[in-house]
Formats: sequence, structure tokens, C-alpha cells
Amino acid sequence: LGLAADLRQALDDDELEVYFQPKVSIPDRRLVGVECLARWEHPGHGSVPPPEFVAVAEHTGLLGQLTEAVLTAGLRRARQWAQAGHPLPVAINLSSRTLMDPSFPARVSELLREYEVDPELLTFEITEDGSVGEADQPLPTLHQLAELGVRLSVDDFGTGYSSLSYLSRLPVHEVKIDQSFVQGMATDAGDLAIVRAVVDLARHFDLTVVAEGVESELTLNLLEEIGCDIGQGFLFSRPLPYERLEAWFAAQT
Ligand code: G
Ligand code: G
Ligand code: MN
Ligand code: NA
Repeated sequence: LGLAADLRQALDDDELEVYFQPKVSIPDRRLVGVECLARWEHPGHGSVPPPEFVAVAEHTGLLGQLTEAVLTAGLRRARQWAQAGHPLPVAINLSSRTLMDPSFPARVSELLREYEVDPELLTFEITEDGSVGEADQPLPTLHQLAELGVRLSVDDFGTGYSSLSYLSRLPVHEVKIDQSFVQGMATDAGDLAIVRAVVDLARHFDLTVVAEGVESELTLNLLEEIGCDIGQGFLFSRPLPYERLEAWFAAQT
């Protein structure tokens, strides 16, 4: 297909962009990390939604190259921030297929050394779908990643069909409450109950809990009452190109 060839070309020419969305500590409203989000501006079609080009990459053998492009962009910034004296953790989204690649942890280890980034400054966001939850025995790749000292986060938490038991079986450090619950919690008692339950669950397992999709002060205040650790959403900032993130950060301090 045309799109696959164009994506290959864009990856080869290093044309994929990475945007950064702030993660903010709810108790003190400080920047505590960024999520790295891939962006692709197609010369003919305009911006292609990430789920679309991630799917193209998955089906055409380009996923490794795509993941590595985003990862190295994140590591480059992580090193820069650490060297400037304000270390800022970076989070990278992983397709569940990447967890099936047995060579991935060794590659991550290599890149951490090459970019001289403390593994604790790197988080991988894993989507809670069948491939994570259904495994009777924990996925070896996740354990190998955890052994490197990187942090693992369950993205879109609450939307998957898998059992909750893997929270105690897998080496997870963080859960991100799916934005559908967060956006509904100010008006829908069911969504509010779900957010409360996830925060309690996270506390029990000693996990950091992040609310995605924080769009209003009202929601932020509710999250603070409930005891949610971190917020991410348009109330704080949209995903931004690096230079605009730096400007946003400068305006906060
Ligand atoms: O970037 P946006 O906020 O529009 O994200 C849409 C979806 O695309 C999200 O589910 C996000 O996790 C996913 N996504 C964005 N960048 C990447 C990436 O680099 N790799 C993978 N696997 N998914 C990504
Ligand atoms: O699935 P994942 O969490 O990786 O997806 C991140 C996606 O959520 C990105 O597309 C990002 O642009 C989007 N996003 C981030 N914050 C908000 C928000 O406050 N509201 C809405 N509607 N989308 C958001
Ligand atoms: Mn994510
Ligand atoms: Na999400």
C-alpha cells in the first residue's frame, strides 16, 4: 500500500515527530514527567492519527523502527534535561507486539547506555489488552525490562478485558486511568466510583496512579480529594513539540 511505503520513507528520512505531554503532580501542581507521542505529517494526507500509522507499522514490519525512533527521541531529551540539572522522566507507548519481540529488552539496555540515561527516567506504557492479561505466566519481556530498572505503566486502565490479578503478578509501577472515566467523573457517579476504586487499588499495590484526560478544574479538585497522584490532560497542556514544551515549562516556574 502507498501509506506503508510513505511511512517507510518517513522513518528512513527521520521525519516522524515526537510531541511531549506534561504529567503533573496533583498535590503540588509540578511537572513530574512527559509522555512522548509520535506524530506523522503526511505530505499528501496531512497528519495521520497515531493508531493508524502504528497499525500500518505493525503490519509491514516497521514497528521496530517506529518504536526506536520515538524511544531515541525521548532518551535524547531525557539526557538533555538531566544534564541541565532538572531530570524529567519520559514515557514511551509500547505496542503489545513489541513485548513479543525477545530482542527488545537488550536493545533498550543498549540505548540507555548509548544515551547515558538513568533507567529510572524511562517508563514504558503498556496497553491493558489480551496479550498482557491473558498470560498465565508473566511475560518474560516485561520482567526483563523491569530488571533493567525502567518503570512499567498500564495505560488505558479499566478498559481492558483482562483480569486484575496481573497487577500483583507483573512488575508494574504505575497505572493510568483511562480518560473516559476521568472525563465522566464530575457528572457520572459510576465513573467517579471507578476512579475511586482504581486509586484504592493502586494504593494497595503501591503503584503510582495517573489520571488521563484531565480537562477541568472541577475534575482536578475531585482527583485531589480522592488522592490521585498525577494528572495529564488538556487542562495542563496538549501534547507539544519540544520547543513549546520548554516554553510551557519556563512559564510555570
Ligand atoms: O498521540 P495521541 O494522543 O493522539 O495518541 C493516540 C494513540 O496513539 C494513543 O493510544 C497513544 O498511546 C498511541 N501512540 C502515540 N504515539 C505512539 C507510539 O510511539 N507508539 C505506540 N505504540 N502508540 C503510540
Ligand atoms: O492512550 P494514550 O494515553 O497513550 O493516549 C494519549 C492520547 O490522549 C493522545 O492522543 C492525547 O492527545 C490524548 N489526550 C491527552 N489529554 C487529553 C485530554 O485532556 N482530553 C482528550 N480528549 N484527549 C487527551
Ligand atoms: Mn499512553
Ligand atoms: Na491512554
